[in-house]
Amino acid sequence: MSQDLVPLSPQATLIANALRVLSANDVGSYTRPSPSLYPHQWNWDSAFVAIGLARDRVERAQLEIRSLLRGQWRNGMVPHIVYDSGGAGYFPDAARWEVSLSPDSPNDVSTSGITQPPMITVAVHAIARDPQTHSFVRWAFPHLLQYHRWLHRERDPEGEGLVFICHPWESGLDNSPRWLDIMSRMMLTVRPSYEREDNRQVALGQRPTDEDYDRFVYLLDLAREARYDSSEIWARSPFLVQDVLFNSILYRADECLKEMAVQLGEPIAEMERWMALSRRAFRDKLWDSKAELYRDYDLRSGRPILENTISIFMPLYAGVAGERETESLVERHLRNPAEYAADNRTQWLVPTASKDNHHFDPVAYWRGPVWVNTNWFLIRGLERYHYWQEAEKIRRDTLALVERTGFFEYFDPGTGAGYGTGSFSWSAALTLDLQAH
Ligand code: 2M8
Repeated sequence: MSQDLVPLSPQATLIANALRVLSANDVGSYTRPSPSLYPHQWNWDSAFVAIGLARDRVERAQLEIRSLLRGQWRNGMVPHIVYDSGGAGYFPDAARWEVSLSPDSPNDVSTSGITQPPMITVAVHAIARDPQTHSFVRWAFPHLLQYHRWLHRERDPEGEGLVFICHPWESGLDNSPRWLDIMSRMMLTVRPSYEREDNRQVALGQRPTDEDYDRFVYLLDLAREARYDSSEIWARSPFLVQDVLFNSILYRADECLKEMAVQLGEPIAEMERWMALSRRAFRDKLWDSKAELYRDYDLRSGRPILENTISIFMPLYAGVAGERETESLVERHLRNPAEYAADNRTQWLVPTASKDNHHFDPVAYWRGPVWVNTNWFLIRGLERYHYWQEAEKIRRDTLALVERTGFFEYFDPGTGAGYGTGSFSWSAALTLDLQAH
């Protein structure tokens, strides 16, 4: 039998299929999140892609990051979208942002005016595992440092150790039930004028409602009117949230930045200061000792946000949870079939909202479906705390889901059906990472 005819193992087939998705979405210097729903470069999507490619396509992983950093602003911000020529095929397009209103926006690249969780630093850290990438890491480091400084300076004006986000799109989990209370308090007197593109491609039940979109666009317009100046946004925006997931990723990113600084012989005191402040704030401000979970904080109302969603676990990914907190998160929430554990309603781990949250919906975007990236955060977090069995169970479920259903954007936790767009890049990329160990 010739070697070509030897059938591939299921594992090798899954890897080959994941790589096929990534190369189909590769437009040369970056990878689209999906072939048509998201036709530009997204910040954390590219970071996830680079994490997957760092496993054995490390050259291509570096290109993904270089391409994303083309969009970095003069003040350090890495925008949530870097548009492909003009931004056709997606709402909002580049013109809606009009980022030239800000003196900090780049001249020759079209971008959005807000950011996303700083997974880029985690991606560069993954690339840095390969010693051949030393000169790339040396090149990327000052860009990342500038981005972190911007986040800590502009988005944490009171030096609390927690940064704020000013738009659900900055959270990456746009349609999470966590934003509903704030959005319901935003009384729009005039409906912003725009036309959605997303619901032409995906059934409306799986996407945000028109009312939610109105508020997304209202917040975009407000940031534009503030010329993307964080202090202006801080003064005017109804949406100012210290988000548990964003801050957990930032903490992990600070830790990665510090490790790279050590490798490069750069000073680390600044990162240590950020991390110490942040550890204290997670403990004193975000931990709810009665409900025994972490909560986002709404700076406008001065109250914690009460929705129980997958974000409660994200401090495990950061490594900021203490022993007692970790035990509660696992015992009281992760292993609880009324919340996140499997039962006859949800067989696939892990739903993005607790089943006892009255907004839980197994179909709607970020309100219950399983996502590969949130599972990945949880797996890496549980491994960090040596909950090997729990981590392995979620890893197997995630791989079984993509193997059986395909690389969808999200999945029904009850039936395993795929929703949103198919051929979704981060589902494929993180499969590569999870497959590697
Ligand atoms: C989704 O967000 C965009 C807006 O940024 C959208 O709904 O149009 C989110 O899932 C976000 O996390 C992701 O980065 C983006 C592209 O995959 O899509």
